[in-house]
Amino acid sequence: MRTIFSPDHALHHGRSELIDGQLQPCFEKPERAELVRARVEAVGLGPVEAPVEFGLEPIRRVHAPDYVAFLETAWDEWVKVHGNYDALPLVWPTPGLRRVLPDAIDGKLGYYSIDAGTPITGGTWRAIRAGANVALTGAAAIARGSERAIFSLCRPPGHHAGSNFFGGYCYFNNAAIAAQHLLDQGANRVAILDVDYHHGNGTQEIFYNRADVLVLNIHADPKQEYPYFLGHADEAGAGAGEGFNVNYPLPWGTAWPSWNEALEAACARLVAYRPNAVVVSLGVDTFAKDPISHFRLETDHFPLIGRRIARLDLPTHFVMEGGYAVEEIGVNAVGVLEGFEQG
Ligand code: Q9C
Ligand code: ZN
Repeated sequence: MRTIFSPDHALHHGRSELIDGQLQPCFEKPERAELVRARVEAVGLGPVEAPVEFGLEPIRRVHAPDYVAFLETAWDEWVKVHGNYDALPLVWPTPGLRRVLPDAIDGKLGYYSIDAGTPITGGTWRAIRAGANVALTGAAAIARGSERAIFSLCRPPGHHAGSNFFGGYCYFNNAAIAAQHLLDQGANRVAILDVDYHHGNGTQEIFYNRADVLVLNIHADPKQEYPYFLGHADEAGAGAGEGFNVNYPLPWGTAWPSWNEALEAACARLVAYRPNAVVVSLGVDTFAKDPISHFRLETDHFPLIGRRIARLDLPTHFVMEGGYAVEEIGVNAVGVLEGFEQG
């Protein structure tokens, strides 16, 4: 399996996120992608290749042009006012306030975000552009039909980012951009299987009214876990998209047997949809030792996920999402890919 990777991910290295009432060092750090890449090389998964430049157009197929423009200039606007320190939002236009775009950067940050855990830094724009190119390069290879599977080693992750907001360590929704690119290159139907611990609220929002992308999410119940305000079992899609969004919320403490049951149910839905390809939002924060998560998957379970996905017998695009147990992130993420190759 080929891996697409850009060292430019490291240009994004936030200092701190607001978590548990404190500013703490970011869990989403450059080391994550470097350790996954090191593991890809250590096990000889296949070649590691640089992405191709796709420009902004395929990103704007998923994200609102004003949101993309905001991300491009946010850091410069922030530095002018506050100086060279990470930008974090702190006020949001909740219902009862008006969604009128402020001129002030502090206002814009709240307008385009959902939380205070997702800093914008001096290198964020270049890193997220590289991440989108990594996803698009993978999607283009799948679209060409030359590969059975490909791994887009994206960082920062993407599945919490929606059409016009960032959050949950995510800015561009790499998996959504990849799925849209497959459609734009001729696919009729694409499935997104999101196995990250957290609900992929951004991916769900982007495709909620559409029948051409089936979005399947296995995640911690939003009644207990971030992102708290989306990811319930009754969210089935709307309008033309009704029936094409499926959520599998699971309680804190979920271990392999129940998690695997949800995977089986999701796979059954996926097969019935008869997609041309599947995009896997590959988070490994379901791991028992993940520092911000509360599921109980063990290292041995990750290859089983890959093996099950291989049995779908579809062109498969793995896109990296979360996973914060840095020491084990390489073994766990690449474990899924090795399981796929053996399946
Ligand atoms: N007390 C991804 O895995 N903060 N994002 C959680 C918990 C947000 C994770 C705070 C976690 C986002 C891609
Ligand atoms: Zn996650």
